[in-house]
Amino acid sequence: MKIVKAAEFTVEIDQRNEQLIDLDFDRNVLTIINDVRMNGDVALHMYTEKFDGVTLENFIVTDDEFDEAYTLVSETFISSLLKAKQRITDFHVEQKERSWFIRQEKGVVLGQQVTPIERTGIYVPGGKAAYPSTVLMNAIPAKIAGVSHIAIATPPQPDGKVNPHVLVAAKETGVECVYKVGGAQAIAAMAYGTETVRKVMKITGPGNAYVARAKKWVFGDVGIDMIAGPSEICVLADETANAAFAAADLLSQAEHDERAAAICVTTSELFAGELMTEVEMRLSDMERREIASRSISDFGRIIVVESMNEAIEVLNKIAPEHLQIMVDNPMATLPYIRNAGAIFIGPFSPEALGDYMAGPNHTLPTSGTAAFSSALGVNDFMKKSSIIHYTEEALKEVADDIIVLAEAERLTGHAESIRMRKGEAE
Ligand code: HSO
Ligand code: ZN
Repeated sequence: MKIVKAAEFTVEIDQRNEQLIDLDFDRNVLTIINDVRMNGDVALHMYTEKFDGVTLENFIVTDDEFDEAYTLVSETFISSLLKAKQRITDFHVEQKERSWFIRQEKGVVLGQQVTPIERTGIYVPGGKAAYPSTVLMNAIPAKIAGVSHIAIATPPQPDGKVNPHVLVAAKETGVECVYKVGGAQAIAAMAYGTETVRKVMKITGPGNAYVARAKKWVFGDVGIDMIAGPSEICVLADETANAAFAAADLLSQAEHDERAAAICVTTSELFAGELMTEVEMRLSDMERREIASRSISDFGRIIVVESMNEAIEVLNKIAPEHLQIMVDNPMATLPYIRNAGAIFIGPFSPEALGDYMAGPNHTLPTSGTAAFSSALGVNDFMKKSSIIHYTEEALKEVADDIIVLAEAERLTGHAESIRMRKGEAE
């Protein structure tokens, strides 16, 4: 973990999204997408054999496989999962936007009618990153929004099965169908449909570089949630912070990915030293120390600043996915934080709490995108139709203005449609 000054670090931040598009990589992703569009299930079988090393008869998880999954997970897992489901539900229910209507003079009614997206697909990564918590964080808001068909696509394990924890989470959250398909081919299949995979209108969920790129390419034909990068955690600490807590929290995210970023911004040089020692000490005991130590040595930073103002300036520039505030009066800093996916306040709000149990979504903007986007939520699974009702009297009042604007745009057909209502059409 490097200790750096703010000025040095902001240069790094400015450079973080500078890499140019890799055309060869894009070509590979597009080849897969086109192949799935043209050849459907045949292409899915081919890529599943090639990338996952398994030959599947059927991509759809059967009822027997769901039943088997329940025998493979512990009762305590199910009970903790249900507790998390309840808390995540309680939080997300509050987000749901309702339709609204207003009346104006002369009988005008305007409004916004909110309706759910009909079918959505969740991508769930395979291997060690097959997180049942991510199933909850995607399926629960979709359910609350009223999505009627939620599907999951996830790569099969080498034995041709799906992680049983993921299957149980899917069943418990009302996911209708789980496809054993991963990678860019899964994104293409959900975006365009195949003989087996039903086309959806929106795809959400994290994934590897292929999945992320494929999501970007299918965007426009379907909706997507965001392009998720490696996990990030930022801890804001002063001299009162607990270095052991901060170190444990930084490492909790470093263990996600070699490219995860664990950063501390502190006003105290003394704290920086203590934190450094704690991180090194805890790192060696971690089960996932190989991943975590790569992340810490490549992307771990402790930034020592002169004042709390400077600290906040740096944080807003980073726009971290997760921000933990561990300072004397954390609530007082809150109004100054403009860019962060989720803000965890005080020493007893570690990020892992938010990953699983607190209630807010753990699908958050990464790589600085918190400067313009937000956590996944119920509204990502809904759309809004504007409602416009004018009476003859109300239209007459604005008719001439519309005609002026339409003629300025040389759209005389528009003007004519208004004139007709005025009774002036020829
Ligand atoms: N921290 C991750 C989400 C997660 N953590 C899932 C544990 N499981 C998102 O940045
Ligand atoms: Zn996490």
